[in-house]
Amino acid sequence: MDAAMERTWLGARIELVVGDITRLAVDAIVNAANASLLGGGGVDGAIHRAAGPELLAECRTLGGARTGEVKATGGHRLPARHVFHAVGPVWRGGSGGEDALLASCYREAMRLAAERGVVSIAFPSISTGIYGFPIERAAPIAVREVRRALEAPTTVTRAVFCCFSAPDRAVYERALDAVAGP
Ligand code: AR6
Repeated sequence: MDAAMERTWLGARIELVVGDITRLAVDAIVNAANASLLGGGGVDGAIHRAAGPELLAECRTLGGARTGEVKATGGHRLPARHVFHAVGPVWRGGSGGEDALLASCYREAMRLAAERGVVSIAFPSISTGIYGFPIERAAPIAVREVRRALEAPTTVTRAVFCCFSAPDRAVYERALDAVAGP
């Protein structure tokens, strides 16, 4: 993780980093899962590899999830104590309710975080990899929902957007400047 790449917004309650979300020392990380909740590629694959087979065993008990829904498990071998598995929408051109379903992922993850007393939480850029949601459209939705949740009563004092590349980070930085202020 390149410290020079880190910046904060909203009185340091929102942080932007580039790196591997499985390495972050936060209470909870969010997974960009699919409806089976049984693993896959991308960040989902990385989280399952790092958490170990106990994560898959726990996921098998969850019975899957609908798009826009989020379900919680333990972090097992991860530094994080919780994993919130969010099922983002597959991009189908933007008129199939994708924006609202993506917003639901962030809102539900922040709701679960408050319910479980989570203080710090990190998000990957849900749906913008294999699921094809344009990141320029996804980032402002992510920032708006997390900002809204931080401005309501919550236990969360630190929300981290964990980008996987410098270009993705640049998109989030613009969205944060526009939506969350300095
Ligand atoms: N840390 C942080 N971000 C990551 C990491 C990582 N270790 N690895 C990838 N990313 P994706 P989706 C970024 O494809 O679009 C899976 O098969 C990646 O660069 O992981 O929601 C699931 O099982 C991108 O910015 O998730 C589903 O079937 C972001 O994470 C499907 O993919 C999300 O990309 C979900 O697709």
